[in-house]
Amino acid sequence: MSDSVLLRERHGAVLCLTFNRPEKLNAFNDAMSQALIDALAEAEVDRSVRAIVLRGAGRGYSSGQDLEAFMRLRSQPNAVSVAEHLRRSYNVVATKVRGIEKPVIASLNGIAAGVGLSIALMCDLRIAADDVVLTLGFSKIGLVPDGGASLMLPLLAGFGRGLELAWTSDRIDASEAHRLGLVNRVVPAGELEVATLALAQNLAEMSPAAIGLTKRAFNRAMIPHLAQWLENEALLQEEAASGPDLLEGVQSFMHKRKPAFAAR
Ligand code: LHQ
Repeated sequence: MSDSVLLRERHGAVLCLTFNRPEKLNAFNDAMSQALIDALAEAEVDRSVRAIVLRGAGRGYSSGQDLEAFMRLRSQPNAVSVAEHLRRSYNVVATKVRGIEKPVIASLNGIAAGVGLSIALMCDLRIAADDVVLTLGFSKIGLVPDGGASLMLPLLAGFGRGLELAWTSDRIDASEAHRLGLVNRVVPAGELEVATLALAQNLAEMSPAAIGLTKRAFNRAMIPHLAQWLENEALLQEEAASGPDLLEGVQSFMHKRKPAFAAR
């Protein structure tokens, strides 16, 4: 699988994985999800990697699923279901990010949307540039949050605020994201790379056993049913995508107009 959509860079014990489709704001196509899955799998067993950073090339972190690519695939006769698409891509990413017993840090610049934001929320820590904008975006295209967002949003921001963000897809800025607990730290945009590496390097120098077992403890305490939850999201997304709203939502996005959803 080509790695050009995902750049790998080592800074000592820190592995930086950079989403690299900047012309699409690093929207995920199948090649990028698979490259991420492969890179995480390798990093998990590579003892020399002691912290992992996920970040985006260009003016954003990620805009989520590549909607054009998704609709193209969906129109093919042998297209997999939406649930199967999630099982093969984002659910594997989410499971890996939580399962790797090393720090996984999302370094957020510009924009994080859709499942790009979900993956960031799945990470252990998030550090954001002060000009970042976060938006879930799913509701605008008739979908439900996936990639683990329906679990991590209420966990990080609380039930009411999480549900509000999921329903409205409001764009929130860095200080609001920080206030809500969605990001750990906010730094000036020009310092994001240096600050992210400093945080990752600091964690990489700590006891790998203490770091890894602490992550296991937090996973067991707060998200013991991750696999079941991700499958639940896949089934709900399948149901959401079976109606007319996904098509209307995506078309409205592509034509840069407001969606007009019919009564259910
Ligand atoms: C894009 C995208 C994109 C393609 C920007 N795709 N081109 C799960 C299961 C099943 C189905 C689908 O998905 C999922 C998981 C998901 O992630 S669903 C949610 C998918 N993501 C979204 O709905 C977000 C869509 N994008 C946006 O709302 C905006 O582009 C954001 C808020 C990310 C950024 O807004 P702006 O800064 O104003 O940039 P822009 O909209 O002008 O985008 C720049 C270009 O990137 C533009 O292309 P163009 O040729 O006009 O320059 C966009 O069409 C393209 N792009 N996101 N997800």
